[in-house]
Amino acid sequence: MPGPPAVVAAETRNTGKSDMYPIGVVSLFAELIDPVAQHGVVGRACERGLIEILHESPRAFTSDRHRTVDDRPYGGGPGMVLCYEPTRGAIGALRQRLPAGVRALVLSAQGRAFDGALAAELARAPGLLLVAGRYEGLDERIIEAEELEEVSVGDYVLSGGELAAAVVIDAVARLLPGVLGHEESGMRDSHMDGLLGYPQYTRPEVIDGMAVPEVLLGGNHERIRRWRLKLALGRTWRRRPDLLRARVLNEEERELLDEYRVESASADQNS
Ligand code: 9D3
Repeated sequence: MPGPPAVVAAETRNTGKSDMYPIGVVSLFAELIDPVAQHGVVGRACERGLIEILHESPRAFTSDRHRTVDDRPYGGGPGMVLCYEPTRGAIGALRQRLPAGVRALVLSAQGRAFDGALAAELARAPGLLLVAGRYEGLDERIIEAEELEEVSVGDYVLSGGELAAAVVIDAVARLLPGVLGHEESGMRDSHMDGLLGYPQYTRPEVIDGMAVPEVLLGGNHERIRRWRLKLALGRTWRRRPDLLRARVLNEEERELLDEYRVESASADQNS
C-alpha cells in the first residue's frame, strides 16, 4: 500500500514544527531513498511530522538543452564526475529551507566510517543535509565550498550514495525523541548496548527436531536475563571482538563471558 512519495520536493515543505527534524537530500534518484521514508519506523515518523525529507535534484539546476549534470574527469580515466554548478544549485536551494547549523554530509566511499556514535551526533543537530553522488563522484570543489563531511557506510563499492543516505536516515531517525514507541525505545537504552543481539525464538516449541532452549520456557526472568546476556556477550566475543574491546564489562558480564568460553570450549571437544 505505497502512498504518496514521502521524499518531497523542497518547495513543498510543511510548516516547521520546533520538534521536527528536517533532512535535505541532494540526489539524481530520489526514488531510491523514498521506500525508506514510506515504510516502518521512518515512515511513521514522516507521517507524524517528526521528520521531514526534502529533495532537490541537480538536474533542476542545469541551464543547457541536455540538462547536463556530469562531465569527464580532468586528467582522464573512466567514468563521469558530477558538475559543480547544478550540484551547488541543489544544495543551495535546500540550505534555504533548512535551519542554520545542520550537519552537511556527502556520502562517499572515501569518507569516515558511519557508526552509532556518529548517528547519535547527527541526531543532536538541528537537521541534516545529505548529498548523494553518482558516477565516479563529485567535483572536489563542491565538498570544499560547502564544507561537506565525507561519510562512508562500509568497505564495499556501491553504485552511488542514495542507499548510503537511506542507511543514515534510518539510523538517525531511530534516535530522535518520540520516533520509537515505548517498547522499541526500551530495547535501546538497555544494558545490552554495544553488544550483538541474543538468539530469538517463537512458536512452535519444537520444529524439525530443534527445541527452544529450556530456560526461555520457564518464566524465570532473572535466569532468562542472564542467559541472554551470556549469549550476547559470547556472540560478540566470537564475531566482533572489536566491539568487545571498545566496551567495559562489569563483574557479572565478565563472569557470564567466562562461562560462555568454558562451555564453548567443551562443546568444541565434543564435535
Ligand atoms: C576507485 C574508483 N571508484 C570505484 C569504482 C571509486 C568509487 C566511486 C563511486 C567508488 C564508489 C562510488 C559510489 N559509491 C558511493 O557513492 C558511496 C559508497 C560506497 O561505494 N561504499 C560505501 N559507502 C558509500 S557512501 C557513498
